[in-house]
Amino acid sequence: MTPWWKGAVLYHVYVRSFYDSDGDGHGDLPGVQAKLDYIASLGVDGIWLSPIHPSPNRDWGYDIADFEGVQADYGRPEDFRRLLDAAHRRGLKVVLDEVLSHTSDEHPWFVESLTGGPTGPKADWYVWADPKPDGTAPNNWLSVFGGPAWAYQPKRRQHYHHKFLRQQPKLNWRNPAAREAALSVLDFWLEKGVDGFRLDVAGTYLHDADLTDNPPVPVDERTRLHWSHAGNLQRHLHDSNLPENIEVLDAIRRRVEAHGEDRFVFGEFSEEEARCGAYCSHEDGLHSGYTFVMLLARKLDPGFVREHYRTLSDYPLHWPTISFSNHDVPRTVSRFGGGADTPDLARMLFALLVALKGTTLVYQGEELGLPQATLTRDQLRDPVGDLYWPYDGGRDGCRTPMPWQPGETLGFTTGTPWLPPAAEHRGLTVAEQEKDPDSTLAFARRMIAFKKDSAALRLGELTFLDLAEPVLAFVREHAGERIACLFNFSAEPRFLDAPQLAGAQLLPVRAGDADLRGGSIGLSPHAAAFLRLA
Ligand code: ISL
Repeated sequence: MTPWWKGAVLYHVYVRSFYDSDGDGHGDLPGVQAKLDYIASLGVDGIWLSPIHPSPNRDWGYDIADFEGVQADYGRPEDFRRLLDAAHRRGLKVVLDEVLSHTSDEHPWFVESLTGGPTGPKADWYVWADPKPDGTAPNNWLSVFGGPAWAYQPKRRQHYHHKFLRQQPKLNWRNPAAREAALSVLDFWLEKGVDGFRLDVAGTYLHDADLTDNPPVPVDERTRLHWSHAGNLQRHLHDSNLPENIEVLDAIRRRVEAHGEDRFVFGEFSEEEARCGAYCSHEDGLHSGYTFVMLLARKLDPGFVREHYRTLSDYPLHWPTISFSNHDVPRTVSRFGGGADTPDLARMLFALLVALKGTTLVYQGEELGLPQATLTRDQLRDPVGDLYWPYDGGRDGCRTPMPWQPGETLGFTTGTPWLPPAAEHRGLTVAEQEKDPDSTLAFARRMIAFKKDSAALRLGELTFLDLAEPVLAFVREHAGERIACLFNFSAEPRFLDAPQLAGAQLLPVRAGDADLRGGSIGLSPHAAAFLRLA
């Protein structure tokens, strides 16, 4: 039987900014529950919740202080139980975000590792190393968020490794007890009935035990690399993406499947497509994974998408996860040069997201075609916002409150919102789009329903069609059903020879206009069209 997650659509809820049920200015679990009917109305198969555990919020929940608890800001453990039940009653799966590569520096494991000294029972649960003889850090590793990836602790007269903030010490997955403790987090939540996990930075569990220095990034690659603007100019060869990380991911899969074959676990990886493919492309490998390649793309370029899929196709057993936007990168429409007034572009991008082969991740607001919010520097709440400033206004520009209805806080809260609702989102609220059958929201629902109804779109192989650029075209094919998917990446209308499409049937699901005449097709600016092939 085909597992539920193959070709499924998951809705990514950034809890803090989704819906505030009690007027304290930030989203919470009862808020997610209050909006479950909306989520279900999109036709998605489930939700992925950003981390819900207790956290000092140095990195807004990605620094976890108790893996088995629920963040008090978000509600009580009973609120999670209620949300889980309410989601299941609606047929929605619930996937948790687990950050097992590092913890908060306030996690009791780390506190014990620090205070118990180099011989204490948890001494080796984190990556500790002596300074070099001259007192400097053990090696040259840099943090993704800038500066050295090491912090000195006078109490132990040692440095500990942190790939992100210094308040996010790296857990030592080479230590069997630490590893078992991390794995048992999965058991805990699976026993509570969750359907799976999104694994944060899943390429970073293992570090090189010899602490080999990382090589510099070649100059011609620097502009391509997302993190290079934070001064992070090295290739993360020895602190992450190690080949042997595959063994940890396999162990995670086994652990998850021990609770039932219907559970799903997928990983977030950096830009290394090949590594992601290798981690997920064998029978016992991770079910799925995604890289930052599509998340960082900024140019509508058919060749780029083709190349990405070509690399993935080297790993035929790898079932990809498709993500164009999330809480870390500028919202899709803006990244590709549009704004609040470019619904055609928003719809075409949504259509592409859903039509590509894989499990689709929709980030809250993507179904509304929201552009990136513009914030001033003093409005930023992301601890690394300053570091990234003025680059895209930082990560907060995609984390502003979900716009529910017109009004000062856009219906997000009755209190003072933790991040300002975006001026750019006025006019794009759920309530306004619900009333308009031609809205981006209405299109998003049609597109998801289309995927649900079409085995080709859900499960089919993907083969690129040779049409003139800048039109991207591919066929999805499964059990005799063949759907051609066409996307006009240009802001101009295009007329193309397409003898491959002669005799095809143009389907009603469509963004913009398409006109098929014999062996040629016309597409309006940023149109997305689907055709059933004989
Ligand atoms: O967000 C980034 C830069 O804009 C990325 O480098 C990001 O930090 C990286 O891809 C990993 O992301 C995940 O782990 C981080 C957390 O800050 C992100 O929110 C999370 O998605 C550390 O846990």
